[in-house]
Amino acid sequence: MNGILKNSLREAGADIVGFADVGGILPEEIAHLTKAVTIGVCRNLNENTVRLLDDLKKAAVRILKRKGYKYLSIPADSDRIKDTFIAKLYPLFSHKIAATSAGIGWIGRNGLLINPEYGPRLSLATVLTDAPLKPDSPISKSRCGDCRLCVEHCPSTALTGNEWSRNKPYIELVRLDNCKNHKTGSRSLKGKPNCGLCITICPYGRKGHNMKGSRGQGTVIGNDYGKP
Ligand code: B12
Ligand code: SF4
Ligand code: SF4
Repeated sequence: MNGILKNSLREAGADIVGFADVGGILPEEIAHLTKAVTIGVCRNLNENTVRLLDDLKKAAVRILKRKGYKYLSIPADSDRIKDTFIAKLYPLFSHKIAATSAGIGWIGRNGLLINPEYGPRLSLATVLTDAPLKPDSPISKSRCGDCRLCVEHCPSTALTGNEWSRNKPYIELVRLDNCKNHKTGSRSLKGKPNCGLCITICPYGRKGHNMKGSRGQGTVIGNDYGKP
């Protein structure tokens, strides 16, 4: 089952696919679905990306449905879909919980999922299911090392500089009001504010940048971040 899902989603345009055991960590409304399929694409989160992630979720759902498993497909940007069941769930469900649990990355000082290869440049969607998927191993600790670039350069001093770990998953990383208030209408996406400097500055996944030569750790390769 893992192989079928992974191959189909990669062929359909996913840059990364992971499987998580989310038993016991989801709110009771959705706790009967104990596995998660995390889908990541290395693209800015714009309308085309949301469409691509929607298509990828549909591809995963088709496979799960055919085999008779239950599923709940969580949109990339569920807070834009007002007055739906999914929109009510979005404050309860974080794509980042599924992604760290699937071993795709850790939560960086910028509050975002950091993948060793793509850095914070992955946009995420998730399909929850009761299918007996074999989970990948979770990532438990930050690998930011002593890097603090995002903290130092955030224009709204939104980043506290704290370090995430699975033991302290909700430690304050982002002062959300600072971040929200900073963003201007001219940079907004469908009424939603936008900035993203904490993505572009991160050495992980930055084109031609090697974290070994900076204040962090790990090897970084190029990517197609910024594709329309
Ligand atoms: C509301 C929202 C915002 C709000 C609030 C941000 C926030 N951090 O909550 C605002 C408007 C400020 C915002 C800004 C941005 N956002 Co936003 N946002 C969301 C949204 C819709 C919901 C987030 C939420 O409230 N989750 C619920 C709470 C409970 O979880 P959380 O705090 O997000 O995450 C914590 C848990 O996951 C926990 N955790 C991690 N692993 C584990 C494991 C276990 C076992 C447990 C218990 C917990 C745990 O640690 C996390 C950090 O504390 C998500 C999409 C989604 N549905 O997830 C996108 C999302 C988080 N945003 C995203 C992006 C890209 C951005 C921006 C870069 C947009 C921009 N260009 O400006 C900025 C970055 C700001 C920042 N540095 O965080 C991406 C992040 C991708 C990534 N690689 O991480 C997401 C996932 C959208 C997507 N589909 O890709 N965003
Ligand atoms: S999106 Fe901009 S304002 Fe918000 S945390 Fe990142 S760098 Fe700071
Ligand atoms: S810029 Fe540095 S501190 Fe911030 S998330 Fe990336 S590696 Fe971590």
